[in-house]
Amino acid sequence: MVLEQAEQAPIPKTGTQKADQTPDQKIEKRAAELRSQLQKASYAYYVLDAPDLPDSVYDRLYRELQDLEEQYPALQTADSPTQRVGAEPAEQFTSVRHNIPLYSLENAFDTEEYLDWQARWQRLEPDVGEATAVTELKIDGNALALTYENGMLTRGVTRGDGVVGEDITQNVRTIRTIPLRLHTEAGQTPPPIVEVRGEAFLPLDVFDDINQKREAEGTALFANPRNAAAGTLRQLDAKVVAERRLDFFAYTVLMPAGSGDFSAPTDQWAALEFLQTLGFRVNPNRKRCQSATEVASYYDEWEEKRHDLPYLTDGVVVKLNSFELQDRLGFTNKFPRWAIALKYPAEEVPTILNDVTVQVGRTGAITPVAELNPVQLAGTTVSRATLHNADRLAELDLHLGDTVIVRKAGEIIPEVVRVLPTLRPTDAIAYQLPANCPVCGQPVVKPEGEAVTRCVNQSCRAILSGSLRHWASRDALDISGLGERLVQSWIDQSVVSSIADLYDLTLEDLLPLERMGKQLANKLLQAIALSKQRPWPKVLYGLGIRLVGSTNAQILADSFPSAAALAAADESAIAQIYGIGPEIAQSVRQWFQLPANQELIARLQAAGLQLAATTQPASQQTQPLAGKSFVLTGTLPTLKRAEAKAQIQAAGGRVSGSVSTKTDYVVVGENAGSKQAKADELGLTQISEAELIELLKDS
Ligand code: 3BD
Repeated sequence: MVLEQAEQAPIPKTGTQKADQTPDQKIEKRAAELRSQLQKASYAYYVLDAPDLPDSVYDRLYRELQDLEEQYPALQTADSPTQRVGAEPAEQFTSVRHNIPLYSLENAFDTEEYLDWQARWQRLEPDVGEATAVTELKIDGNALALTYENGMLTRGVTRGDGVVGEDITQNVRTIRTIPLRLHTEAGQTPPPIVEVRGEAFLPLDVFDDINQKREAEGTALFANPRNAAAGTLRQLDAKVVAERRLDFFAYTVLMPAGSGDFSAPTDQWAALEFLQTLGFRVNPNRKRCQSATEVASYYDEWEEKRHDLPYLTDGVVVKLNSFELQDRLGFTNKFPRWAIALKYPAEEVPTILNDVTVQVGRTGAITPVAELNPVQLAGTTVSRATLHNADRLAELDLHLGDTVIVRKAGEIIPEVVRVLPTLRPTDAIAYQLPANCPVCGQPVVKPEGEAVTRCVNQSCRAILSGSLRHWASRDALDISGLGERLVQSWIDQSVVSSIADLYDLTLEDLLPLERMGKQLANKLLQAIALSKQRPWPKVLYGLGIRLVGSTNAQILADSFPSAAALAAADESAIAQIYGIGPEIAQSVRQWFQLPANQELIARLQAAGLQLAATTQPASQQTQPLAGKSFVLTGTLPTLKRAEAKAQIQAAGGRVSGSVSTKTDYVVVGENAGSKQAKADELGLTQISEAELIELLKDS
């Protein structure tokens, strides 16, 4: 957490003039809110040891306040977090003053800012050109200062505010990668006094173990490995610390010039190697770079690769290698001029919630989506983030106008992780998920004990394509030829807007459609008509009620011989069936309760689908027309051609397109043409639709 203000103000990108205007009330209020939020965060971080803001969020809000204060100096108050160097350390440990203060690092957020920094130090040292720089991965841990007297570890101190830290020697001694005695050759006298600085951190697997344990115990989880490491370092019981397996990478060694048998290193690269010989763990992923281009490629190289490391890193620290050059450049009052942290894009940032919209997924799942003021997050502009579901929404207690924190982890969709209620505008309205589906207007349902709210209207446009495809699938209504692409194109062209619409389709509806010949249209109509013969369990399965797969549909159909019986059953009666649990019963109940679904059932009934079990199973039905061959000609008075064909086939008959001596019956409608003439010629039996229906009656 960088609490200090840069001596050298960042080069303004917008080119705005510093204006000593009086801020309006709105701006004054925002500054006051920011101050209090930042003070709270800083107190929680330093004093309570329970950070409540991610650093990246803190940094952003800090910058916002800094900018406001720069624009309106009148806003700068003595208690502003920009006016102090740090917060008080906690009281439990002894506070100690660092012999040499620990500086902060200036941040650069891209290579352009890095070049600005380079140009600045080069102006001070015009003869140097592109000096050699050492790049080190920036470990996301906690800085420590370790004192060795005559080779023995005598003191370990936290960074604190950089001037005063806490003596945590007992805890430091538990870190196995920190030598208790400096490694020196036999006979060598160790330097009388050495200070080693570096970063203590928790490896990711250890962090996961700790949090898993805490979850099992019901203790509050650590937000991230750095907080967990900080909490561990400030544990009063060193035994607990020992169990936590902290680790440490060293990066600075400070020793007086004449140090016995040792001469102090003269550059950073040598210092890192020296630290290694003294027995410290030094991060191996370091590089000597001869130019800004090389620094940039190291930075790029590690942007993705760092995610494969067993610990967290948040940037690259670049240090001019030569100590002589470092000495010449010296320090501002907070930063060395010879080093900079080149940070990777933040994965958590604050922004304002403007609105919440609702998306209906292909399965009917309702997802609230946050509409945000656009922000840069992990290298991309984010203006929308998922709020997941109603449960998460309730947890967040979102109000429109809230300042929220958005996070992006890896390739995952950004999400809103929390709200900063301190920054909530007065009179902000709490957001509530609508009670009706935004696509079809039907009431949404939220099964008990489930986080997801759903639209279960099978005719809702959001889920129609899924419902139709499921309806047509082999194990359901088995409508061959009605595949994904056709379903989608029929929906797109408003040919169908419900499963029931399939049964109203006529040749005239289909023929004008693209890539739809007469033959294909007839085939499809025939397949649709044929589906009316599918038995009740298949129809029930086809309805696509959540949790009612083909097995459950069969079980339900065995107990409830009709849709009417199932629709009338109460939830407990359904739940009592062997193999059907309360979740399934609830889902069935909720489905049948929806007016749109009741209408669907009514229409399917009217269209002639099997919404009740037939007395005899389909396989044992009589087939009065078995072995008989039919030809249909002309327009029949009531039956559509495809329907007539389906019914003949269901009764065991065959339907052929051409008249021959093998034809048993020619069904003749109005305006019959050449086929009737041929039938006359061959002396075949000709029947009307009414006579056909008579023949079919026995089935
Ligand atoms: C690392 C300063 C200098 C010696 C000042 C150049 C700010 C935390 O891996 N070098 C590193 C790392 C941190 C560093 C320096 N080299 N300072 C370095 C560092 N490889 N993380 N830091 N620090 C250490 C800090 N810590 C808490 C609050 C504010 N600043």
